[in-house]
Amino acid sequence: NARQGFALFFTGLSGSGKSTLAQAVLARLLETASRPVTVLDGDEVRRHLSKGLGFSREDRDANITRIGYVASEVVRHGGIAICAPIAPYAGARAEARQLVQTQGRFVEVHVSTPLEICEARDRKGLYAAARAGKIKGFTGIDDPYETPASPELRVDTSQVSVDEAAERVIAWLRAEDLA
Ligand code: GGZ
Repeated sequence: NARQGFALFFTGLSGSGKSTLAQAVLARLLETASRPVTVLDGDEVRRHLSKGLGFSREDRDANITRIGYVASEVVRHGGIAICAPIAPYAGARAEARQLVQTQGRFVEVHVSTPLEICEARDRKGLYAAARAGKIKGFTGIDDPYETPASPELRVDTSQVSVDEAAERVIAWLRAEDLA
């Protein structure tokens, strides 16, 4: 029901559009704000909650475990937690899902923008640095991204605009009576 809390968990490559989409969905949810909404964005999480963690598998998994825990607390109090980490490992995503689902709904959105597009965008120059070997273990280049097998939703920001993608997320939530 509309009072139930939920986590909206965006996962995808660097540059896939997760943060932009998270902000667009946030803006729409705030228009009809019947519940508190918290965004746990990748950048901000790594500056605070996950300060000191790197990008080894162990550290990435710890990062997702922490995000999942905070999301589960938000959901426990009936809120909406919007998360937007890369979350490259299926196991860590499943663990976050399990934890959140003890409190409410977990909505996994695979932002499936292809690597070629993310790399061509290269907004922060990180792909170029990874190709040049200046960054080691960069997701999609020399580190894995395990494609979600059965996300609730898949959106590709090279096929639809951010606004259209956000509308699709909202439409899905409405159909599930979550928004
Ligand atoms: C992937 C990295 C890396 C490596 C730094 N691999 O485009 P961005 O800059 O803002 O998004 C990326 C962000 C990924 O952090 P997450 O916390 O989302 O990752 S995870 O879920 O795997 O824990 C990128 C930057 O950090 N970045 N080094 N090696 N992305």
